[in-house]
Amino acid sequence: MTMEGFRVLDEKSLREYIKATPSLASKLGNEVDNFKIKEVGDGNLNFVYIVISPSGSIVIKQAIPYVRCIGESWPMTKERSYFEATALKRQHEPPHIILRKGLIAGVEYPLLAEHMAEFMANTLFYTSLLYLTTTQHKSAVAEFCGNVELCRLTEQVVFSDPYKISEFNRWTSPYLDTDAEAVRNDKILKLEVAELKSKFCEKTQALIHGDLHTGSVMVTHESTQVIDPEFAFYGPMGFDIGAFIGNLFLAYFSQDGHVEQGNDRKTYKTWIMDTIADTWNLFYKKFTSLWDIHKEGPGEAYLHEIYNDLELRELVKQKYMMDLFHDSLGFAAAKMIRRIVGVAHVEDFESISDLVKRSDCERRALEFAKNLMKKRRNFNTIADVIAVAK
Ligand code: ADP
Ligand code: SR1
Ligand code: MG
Ligand code: MG
Ligand code: MG
Repeated sequence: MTMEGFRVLDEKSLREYIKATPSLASKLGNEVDNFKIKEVGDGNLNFVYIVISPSGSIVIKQAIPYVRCIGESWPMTKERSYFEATALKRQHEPPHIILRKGLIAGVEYPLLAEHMAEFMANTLFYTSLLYLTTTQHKSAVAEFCGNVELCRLTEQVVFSDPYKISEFNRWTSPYLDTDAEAVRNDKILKLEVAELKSKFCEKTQALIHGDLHTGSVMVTHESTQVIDPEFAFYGPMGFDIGAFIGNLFLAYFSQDGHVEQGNDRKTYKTWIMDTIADTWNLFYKKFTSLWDIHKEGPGEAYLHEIYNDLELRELVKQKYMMDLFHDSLGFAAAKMIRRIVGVAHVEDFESISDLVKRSDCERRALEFAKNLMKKRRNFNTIADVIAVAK
């Protein structure tokens, strides 16, 4: 990581930077002395500025050389912005409100499951060996294999720290003290998380977003946009599907903490569960239909000469999708556990100010997640998973 020539932007220096950068100034109609700057970053890592002039607006995101929510004691490569920019070019550009905030407010998004299923099916299928030749796939893997520090951050905060004593871990204390200790002493859980960590580190299945929680999705009723792919690399598909579904489960378990007078959130909880089910089921449909469409295409995982048989193709598909389902459930569980006893928590729970209520919600989520991680291979359908969560 290089610090040479680096400075953290503030309003004044950003103003000078924009003035001196014609490609940015032109987007603001060159009204260089007439624009407003506001820092809106609410994430854990970076600073985000919205710059508005009467003739246009831009969003500027600065990756600083350390973890923002911790400080300079946790250095982090600023070159992560390269991977974010490269992945954005492959995917698409942002707008709208952060989904997590909508879920806390109890807003339903009728097209969310369909849009996320579509996003994941497209980004995962077209970057996998179901579509690419092994030559194309290897060069794509190589392009992203330098995103080491961001991967190492995930390895630490998702797959390691929650299962050991770490200065970074926290939980709603003292209420969850014994629950956090139970995670650290759970041998079966540690066996399972090791398997998931090994998949995360070793399985270059597709270009994954790498941080696909509900804070990386921006929504309106009609539209859904995915942002913040700075963790993108070739990894297991289930890590993205699990991140999204796991964070919807967190939203579900937090709802009892957001009950207001006249709104028990029962209907909303049902909507979240339906959205989880629809996300997986629609993903399954879209992903396998892409596979069918491209079965004679360039993808080298299952060569057409060998798998040109309907029954065999069905068998292969079922096995692939069941393995992916179990991976997704395992990663969903890991992503839930880290948000309750690890370093970075979620606003879904953090915004519940009554700590007894908050810890009750968190404990239910944690118990569900532990069970999900251990028993994931016993589930055949998403409906079975939801029945257990309920
Ligand atoms: P971090 O990597 O620190 O999580 P994000 O890319 O998620 O940073 O950006 C932090 C916040 O900035 C987002 O949660 C969102 O509120 C806001 N933001 C980011 N990109 C945009 C955008 N294109 N338009 C509007 N707001 C944005
Ligand atoms: C120090 S952990 C910070 C977390 O925020 C990012 O959005 C990732 O989820 C990362 O794990
Ligand atoms: Mg973010
Ligand atoms: Mg973030
Ligand atoms: Mg980020």
